[in-house]
Amino acid sequence: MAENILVSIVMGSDSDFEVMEETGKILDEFGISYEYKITSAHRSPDQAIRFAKDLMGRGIKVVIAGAGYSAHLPGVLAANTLLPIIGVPLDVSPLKGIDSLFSMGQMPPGIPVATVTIGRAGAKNAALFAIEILGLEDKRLQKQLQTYREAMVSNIEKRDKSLRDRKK
Ligand code: RP5
Repeated sequence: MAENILVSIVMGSDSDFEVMEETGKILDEFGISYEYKITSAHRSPDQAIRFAKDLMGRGIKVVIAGAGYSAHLPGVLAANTLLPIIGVPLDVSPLKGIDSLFSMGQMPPGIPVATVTIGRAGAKNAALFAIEILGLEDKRLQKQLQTYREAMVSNIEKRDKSLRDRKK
């Protein structure tokens, strides 16, 4: 039976949680149900594939997968489900996430991973992108996104004013 969870936030290790939590925080703001899952393309490959194959049957609509180093997790999930996969490259290795950005972004033709930027900004944008996808079938969610963007405009205007006031 479907569990009513719409988004799965997957990560390769619990050491990724501190950043991937940013994704959950945004989904919370929008009242979207989600789960956290740790599974690894390298350390628990069979389990990661099983998890991916079960996603659609569980009613999940979008998957956000964060990983560091040679980050194959989003690609392995994408190869084993028809759901959209958003990849978040994490800055945990001596190469500062460039390695993960390349491994996620350089998927060969046939199996896409929608790759966002490295780290916290990427984790946040992954949530917003998932909301855009879910919003295609949910006008209320689109309205919430509109309000969210309007708040950003007010915030920028406030920062602009405060900067100009400082310079007077
Ligand atoms: C990746 O290896 C994980 O996504 C994590 O970012 C990185 C390091 O994992 P730990 O050694 O901290 O468990 O698979």
